[in-house]
Amino acid sequence: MRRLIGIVLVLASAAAACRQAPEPKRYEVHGQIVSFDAARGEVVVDHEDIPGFMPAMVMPYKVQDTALLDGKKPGDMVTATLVVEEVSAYLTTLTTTGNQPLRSPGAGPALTDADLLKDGDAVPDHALIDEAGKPLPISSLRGHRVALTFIYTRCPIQDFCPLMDKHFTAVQDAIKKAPELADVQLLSVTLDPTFDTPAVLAAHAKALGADPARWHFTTGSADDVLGFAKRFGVIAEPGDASNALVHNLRTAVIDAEGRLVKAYTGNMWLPAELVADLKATPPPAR
Ligand SMILES: [Cu+2]
Repeated sequence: MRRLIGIVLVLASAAAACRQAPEPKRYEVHGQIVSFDAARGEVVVDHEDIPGFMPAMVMPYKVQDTALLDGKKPGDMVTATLVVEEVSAYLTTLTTTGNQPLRSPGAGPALTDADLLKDGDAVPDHALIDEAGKPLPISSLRGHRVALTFIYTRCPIQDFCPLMDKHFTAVQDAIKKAPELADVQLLSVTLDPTFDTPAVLAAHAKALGADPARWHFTTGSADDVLGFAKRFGVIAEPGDASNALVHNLRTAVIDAEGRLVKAYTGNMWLPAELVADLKATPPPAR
């Protein structure tokens, strides 16, 4: 995984230099359909290890063609081809091989279409608490464009939470230099609220050089935090001893009226793209 990102970054710079599209990488994926959203062209797959790319997890994927979702049902066992390009990843084949009851139905944090926010939807409030221990519901950030991501501080997978932290540090630097983005607020929500107390988040924020006026870290009850995360398609489940949580990633842009503008799936986005999305989002009305 780490090696893949290295390759992707090298290819990205090569592409910038000679304007030639890098070769996409292809992976075979085996798993089960948890849910899907044909309108968004997205399918949530509970998949096995993807050797060389990603550990087993529940993760939403874009499909290249929504026709791939025709006739599919939650519970379908599938074999898929995942194509990973410079900044996007999507499935090009999705073949049903059987159907089985979903793992721990009703017990785990299963994701349904109804949970997922769509672009333009108002982002609902959950009781989030910031690194100073003060309530910071998302509605308190109205009047600001917001970039939001999900992390946990003891995440051992360098290309997951630590990469999100690194990218948000780069975004913070970029918005400091862009007067037209002065209203922007960054928000990192923990997926590990029991461990990530406000004090732990405050230390983490300081270590990253987060400006408390601009970049907030929030925790809360497991219900509130994971309930909020689920609306963006983020699922976090207890992992093994080496990894406290198995989770996926989402990074979102929210407009000054509190509506979802856009959500990135996974870790294949770049800080410059997020900055461009923030610039394309209307600034708050005066
Ligand atoms: Cu992580």
